[in-house]
Amino acid sequence: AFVENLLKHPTFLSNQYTTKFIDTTPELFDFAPRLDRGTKVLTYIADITVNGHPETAGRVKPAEGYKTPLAPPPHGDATVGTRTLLDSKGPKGVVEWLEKQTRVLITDTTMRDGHQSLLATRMRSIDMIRAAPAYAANLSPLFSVECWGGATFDVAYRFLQECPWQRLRDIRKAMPNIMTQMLLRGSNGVGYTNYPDNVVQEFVRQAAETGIDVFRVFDSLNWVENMRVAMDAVVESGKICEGAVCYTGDLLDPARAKYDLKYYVAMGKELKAAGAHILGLKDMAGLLKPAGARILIKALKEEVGLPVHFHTHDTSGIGGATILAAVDAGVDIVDCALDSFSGNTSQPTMGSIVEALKGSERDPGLDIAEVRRLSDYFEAVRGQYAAFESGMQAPASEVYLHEMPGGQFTNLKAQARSMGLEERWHEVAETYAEVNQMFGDIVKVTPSSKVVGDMALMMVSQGLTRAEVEDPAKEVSFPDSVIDMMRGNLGQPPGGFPDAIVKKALKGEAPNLERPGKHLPPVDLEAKRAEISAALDGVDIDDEDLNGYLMYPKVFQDYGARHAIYGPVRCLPTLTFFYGMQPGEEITAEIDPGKTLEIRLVTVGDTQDDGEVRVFFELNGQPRVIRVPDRK
Ligand code: BTN
Ligand code: 3PY
Ligand code: ZN
Repeated sequence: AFVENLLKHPTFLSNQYTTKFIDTTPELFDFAPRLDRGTKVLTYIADITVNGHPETAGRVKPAEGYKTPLAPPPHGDATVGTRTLLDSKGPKGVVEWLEKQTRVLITDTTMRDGHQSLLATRMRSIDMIRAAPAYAANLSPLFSVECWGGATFDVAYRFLQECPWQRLRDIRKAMPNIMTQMLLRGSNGVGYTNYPDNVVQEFVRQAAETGIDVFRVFDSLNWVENMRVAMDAVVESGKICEGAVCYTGDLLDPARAKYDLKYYVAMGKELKAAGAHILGLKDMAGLLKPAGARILIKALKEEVGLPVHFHTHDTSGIGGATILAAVDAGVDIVDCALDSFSGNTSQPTMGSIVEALKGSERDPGLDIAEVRRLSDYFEAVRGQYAAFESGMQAPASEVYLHEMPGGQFTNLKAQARSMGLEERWHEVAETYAEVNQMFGDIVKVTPSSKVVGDMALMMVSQGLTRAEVEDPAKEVSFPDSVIDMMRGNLGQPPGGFPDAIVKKALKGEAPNLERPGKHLPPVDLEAKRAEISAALDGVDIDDEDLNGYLMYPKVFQDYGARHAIYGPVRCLPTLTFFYGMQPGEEITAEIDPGKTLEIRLVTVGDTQDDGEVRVFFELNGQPRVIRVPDRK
């Protein structure tokens, strides 16, 4: 079986391998793993206990004596809510109902953008699913719970070794009355590239079937043309299509006239014509200021005529003020994160917004005590992820200079650190702004923000100025992502990319100015299913798996390969997942509803001559010995 192959493999025996070894050594899978799931999970715990988790090594540890977080008890009515309304009245019924509300509605972003922006997207499903019954019963006046899409999809497979679809199914089941919401990057799906139309359509169909009610659809260059396939698919699914305008620049600055009031209103109208039920205003970097919000929200409400849903980030520290201005101007729905997952690069603070509006005619009608109780739960959850904290100490007005999205800011900082540019962060930020101007002042949000970031890091690390990059006589080797974007593979920004930079990056090759999906042939879905099944030793690939593979072929295959070895590690407590166990420690893990494993780590043996360690467990009272290589 697999483990025997592994233990005999010369690379393995010579200790010449990294944690990527399993991924890059397919012959290990020449035999189907026949181990039961309990043994697989013990193998994972033994491995992490002996060798540590590569992602937490050398990082800050959670406080000693940490206890598993306990979600607040559900005690309200978990049958009323927006999901119940959507099921009975459909999207149009929800819109009509919204138009009758005087209160402002709130979307909770804790389980998507909150941890994406503060904890590098590392929150595990188990910590979310435990909160779902409390949302359902205690916070049922919420508009929606954003808990899926954006970066959470690939991070689940790639770093958390768990299935994002199962996460959604489980949240949906435990929270049947409030709408779930996801972030969809238009033709980029939940990835970083344009996909063929039928891949986007199939993804939306599956997401709706597995449990998404509200799809916030955007395009990273604000090109409505590139949003239609996704928007049509959402409308087709019977769910709510929130077409989003991405906000950038500064509405009140005449020097940034490209993105003025007319621009946003026109795009809002285009989205309405394209079938949006709700207009999203997506301020992914947190650039909209209170004065701008008053003007913009009023204009969108009056001239577009759709309910408006406002999303911002608190990077500058005044996100709450902007939300209150938007509420004054008549916004219908606003995004907040629970207090413990709010602030800085995340969303503004839900409890504070609720308090600020208390007693006003727009009081959101949430029970502040319940908001705090759930926030307390997530505070305890957050403590488990100390290794992923960004270290951002304070809000920063610098965001108005670089305009980085909340989700990218801390990520790029970490990337800069890993390239030895930590001391030169402010230079990176300035260069990011220069690159934006060089590219023609574009919307910067996944994936276009990544392209700008790649270019900025390249320039800082090579000491290149904007003038040098733009000098036709100077040889510059552009990052692949820049060449790809200049080719038109992410679509076109308003007014196109500047000719000179396109010419230079493409060395004269002609760019494609049409919608990228127009030229991508449809994927043969059944052929893909057969392909990944064969690569994973003939395992059954259901539609959810297939959609994972279509979005992220390599990431999904690696996940599947590790799943064959380690089994359902999603059921492990978060501290066990990242740190293994201590001798004498006992945990329980529910591998199926109602089927639990009682796991006790008895002791860890010494490293043997063969380089292996024997780890002694009790599994449901029965002694078990697992051998793992000592890789330290
Ligand atoms: C990674 O792939 O680097 C992060 C995911 C963690 C995978 C665990 S770490 C110990 C074990 N060895 C592997 O090769 N993968 C798992
Ligand atoms: C994402 O695409 O993941 C985002 O959060 C963009 O703001
Ligand atoms: Zn966001």
